[in-house]
Amino acid sequence: MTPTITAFESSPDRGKGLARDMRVRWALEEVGQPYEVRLVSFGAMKEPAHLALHPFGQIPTYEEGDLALFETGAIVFHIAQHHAGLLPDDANARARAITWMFAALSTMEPPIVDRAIARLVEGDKSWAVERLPLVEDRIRDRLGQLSSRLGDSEWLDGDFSAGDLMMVEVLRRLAGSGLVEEYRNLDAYVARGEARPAFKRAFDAQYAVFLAASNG
Ligand code: GTB
Repeated sequence: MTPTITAFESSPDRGKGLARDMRVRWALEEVGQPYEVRLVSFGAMKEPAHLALHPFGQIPTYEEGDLALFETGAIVFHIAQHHAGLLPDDANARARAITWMFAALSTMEPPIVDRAIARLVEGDKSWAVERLPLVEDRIRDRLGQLSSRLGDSEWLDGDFSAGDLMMVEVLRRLAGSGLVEEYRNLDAYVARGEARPAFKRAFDAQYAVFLAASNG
C-alpha cells in the first residue's frame, strides 16, 4: 500500500526543505518506500477534512490504508518499525536509537522552535532584542552537550538510525543562524546526514514542489 503524506502547497521556506514533511520524506527514501504527496494550502489545513487527519491543522500527515497518523515522531517511528534500515535489530540498540529520536524532539527541538518564534512571531516586540540572545544561549547549552556526546563518532549510537535522521533534521532548523557551525563536529554531522542519497532524493522532491509553484 503506497502511503500518502501531506506537505505545504507553498512552503514559507522557499524550497530549503526546513518544513517537517522533509523528515518523513527522508525516512521513506531511506527504507525505499515510494509515497505520494498531497499538497495543502494554509486554509485547507484548517478545514474539517484535514482536521480529521490532524487535530492541530498542520502538516505532515501520513495515510496508509485505513491508518492515518500525525506527528513526525510517530510517523517516522511507524516507518522505521515496519521497514528495515532505520532501527537496529538488537533490542537494546533499538531502544537507544528510539531514545535519540525522543531526545531530538523533546530536548533539542523546543529551544530551536523558540528561536523561530522569537524571530518570526515576536520579532516586533519591544523586548525581542533582549530575548533572542537568551533563547540562543539555551540552544548553545544543548548543542554543547550534544557535541560532547557525539565526539568524533560518525553517528549518535553505532550505525545511522532514525535517531540520527531526526536529530539532523532538528539541527537543520538552525540553518543560517551560525549556531551549529560553532560546534565543528555537529556541523560535520549535519553535513553527513545531508550527503546521504536518501536525504538528497527527499530534498529534491520537496524542492520540485517549490520550483513548480514558482514557474506558475
Ligand atoms: N509536532 C508536529 C510534528 O512534529 O509533526 C509539528 C508539526 C508542525 O509544526 N507543522 C508545521 C505546520 O503545519 C509545518 S513544519 N504549520 C502550519 C500551522 O501550524 O498552521 C514547521 C515549519 C514551518 C515552516 C518552516 N520554514 O518555512 O522554514 C519551517 C518549519
